[in-house]
Amino acid sequence: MLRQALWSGRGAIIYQEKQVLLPERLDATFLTSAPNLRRCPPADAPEVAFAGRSNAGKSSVLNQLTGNRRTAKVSKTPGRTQLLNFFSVRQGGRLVDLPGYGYAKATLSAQQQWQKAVNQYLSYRDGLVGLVLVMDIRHPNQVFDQDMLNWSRDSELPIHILLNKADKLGRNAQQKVLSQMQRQYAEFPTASVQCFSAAKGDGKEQLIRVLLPWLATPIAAPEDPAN
Ligand SMILES: Nc1nc2c(ncn2[C@@H]2O[C@H](COP(=O)(O)OP(=O)(O)OP(=O)(O)O)[C@@H](O)[C@H]2O)c(=O)[nH]1
Ligand SMILES: [Mg+2]
Repeated sequence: MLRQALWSGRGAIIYQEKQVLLPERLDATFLTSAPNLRRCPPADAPEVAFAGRSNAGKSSVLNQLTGNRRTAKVSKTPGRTQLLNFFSVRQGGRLVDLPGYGYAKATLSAQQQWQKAVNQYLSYRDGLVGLVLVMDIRHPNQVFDQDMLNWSRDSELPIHILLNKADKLGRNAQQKVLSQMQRQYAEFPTASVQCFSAAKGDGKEQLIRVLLPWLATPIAAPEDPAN
């Protein structure tokens, strides 16, 4: 697969949309955890990864999607997710919960290790078909988020922005942030954006509508190491 290394180079990935019936939740079970790209499971299924700053709510979004509070580990303390966690979706494909960026309290070497693992996964993982970029709606579009959006545009990797924790703002304030983000990323052909609340489930149907076609993306079979 051609995809540029994160923050450099050029490449492309193609995905197809299919008409599918909409389930109320994604039935997902834990598959495995990996500390780095090398230890990831075989890249034999399409994967959608959840990226974003630490504490933005990536793991909580996953739990809301699966309707199971225990699918992914959530914590009030940032830095809860320290490995790449893979979940198999019964409807097809996988969801991947990534460690968050910018968790200041972790030791520098631990942070560098996770971030290297995440960067390598995003840059080189065969089967990665789309990204969900989770932001806290009260602190959207931080430098890290902008870097991810620019990278996904240059890589032609579809990216769906979730303005999470929408329950923390009133309707008007939510709409204001949503419009600002839509305006800002209107020129990005592979980006879309919505409000979401992992706490309340608001926006779940819209998210499932985005994810199902991604999870049904045909991917090339991994190369046989014997050849
Ligand atoms: N009010 C509210 N709180 C939320 C929402 N989503 C997540 N939280 C809370 O935010 C905190 C962090 O959630 P996590 O899901 O662990 O965040 P994460 O992005 O996975 O964090 P890392 O694993 O550190 O990268 C927890 O206390 C959650 O309960 C939401 O939609 N609304
Ligand atoms: Mg997490």
